[in-house]
Amino acid sequence: MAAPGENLRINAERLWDSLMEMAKVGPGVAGGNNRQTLTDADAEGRKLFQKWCEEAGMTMAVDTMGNMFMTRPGTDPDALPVYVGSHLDTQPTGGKYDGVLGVLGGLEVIRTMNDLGIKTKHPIVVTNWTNEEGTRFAPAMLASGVFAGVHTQDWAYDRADHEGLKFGDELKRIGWVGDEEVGARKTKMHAMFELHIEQGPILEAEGKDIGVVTHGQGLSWTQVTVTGKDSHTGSTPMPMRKNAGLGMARILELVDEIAWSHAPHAVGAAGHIEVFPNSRNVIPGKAVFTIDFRSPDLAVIKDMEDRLKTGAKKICDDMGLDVEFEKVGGFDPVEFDKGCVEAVRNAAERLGYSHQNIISGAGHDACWINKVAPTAMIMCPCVDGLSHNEAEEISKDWAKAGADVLFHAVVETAGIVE
Ligand code: HGY
Ligand code: MN
Ligand code: MN
Repeated sequence: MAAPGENLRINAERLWDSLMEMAKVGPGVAGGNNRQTLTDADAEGRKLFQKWCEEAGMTMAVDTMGNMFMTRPGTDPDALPVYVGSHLDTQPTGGKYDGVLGVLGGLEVIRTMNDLGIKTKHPIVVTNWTNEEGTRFAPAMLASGVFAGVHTQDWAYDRADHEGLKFGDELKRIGWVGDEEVGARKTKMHAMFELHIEQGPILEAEGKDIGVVTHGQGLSWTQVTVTGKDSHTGSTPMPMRKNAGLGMARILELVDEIAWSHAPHAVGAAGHIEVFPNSRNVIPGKAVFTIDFRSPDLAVIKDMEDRLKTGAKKICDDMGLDVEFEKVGGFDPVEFDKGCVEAVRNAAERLGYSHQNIISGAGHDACWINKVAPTAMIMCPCVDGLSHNEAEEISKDWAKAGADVLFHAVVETAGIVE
């Protein structure tokens, strides 16, 4: 397909203004965002995105998981659409760019096409995937997972948050249950591209503008429940204690050891940690926490999961504690579509941006969509590799480079019509 001329670029100021405008929706307490999925802030962000897309001449479809599909028609009504998107939901202490750059970068592609009067053979669909973060309702990438057929919608609707509110009820409450059956369009996708900040330190350290994402590492989330006995922190003799908090601490040490044993690529930690009753003068009778293991190598992930179970069981047996495990999320390492990856690399070359291959450390909706359509990702650096932190930052130049490459890869794949 004909590619756009190398001098064709997106409007970086307009993209930046839209990023800053969206950042005002669901503000955090330290300059970032708290726009968690299916909250009123999420609903407000969706409305703003819908308004901008309709102003750019796109029409909206929404599926039963709240996934938003904003379409710009192509010249050939039978041609399958090229998708471009990411997610608008954020962590509770999230940054302004994680996910949002990919959604608004997609909108900027359309806005630039409108400016330049570009027509493409294939339609282009800008997408916002519901609940990518998995922080309020586990697991991560929930709605793109249902779309790709990895989870059932009933299971997803039944996922509960910390207060016991259900995903399906909250989606209905904010008024974003669409009428399109989720996944109905998954067999009718020409390709998908996702622009995302790296969320790690490699591109900045290497001085590269663009990450050509060839693979995504796999992820495993195991929720561990350790049960001991609530008792008085003052009057209970040490030998009589069944301290679930101490059991958790020893298991977290084990998790660190397991991840280091597979250095340099494997990682492991617990981000979700709860002790009960969480009272200053009660020995915790229960601890519930989620172990997040990741590696590009599936065998390593399996080894880490197995060693967690045997090691945690031994720790708890020795301490007279009970322990249960529940797999609450995960996906195998991903290899992205070679043709789409090539389109990304060629675009970076054509535009003169420095670039390198990279494996995504974080999970993304593209990891699931890659199961149903040719998919690739583009990454830009972020300051100090920091993400999932309100201080997450990128430069305007990095945003511009990423969106320029996205524009060229998407428009070339959709086929310019002279
Ligand atoms: O957990 C992840 O990798 C993604 O940020 N949801
Ligand atoms: Mn993300
Ligand atoms: Mn994230």
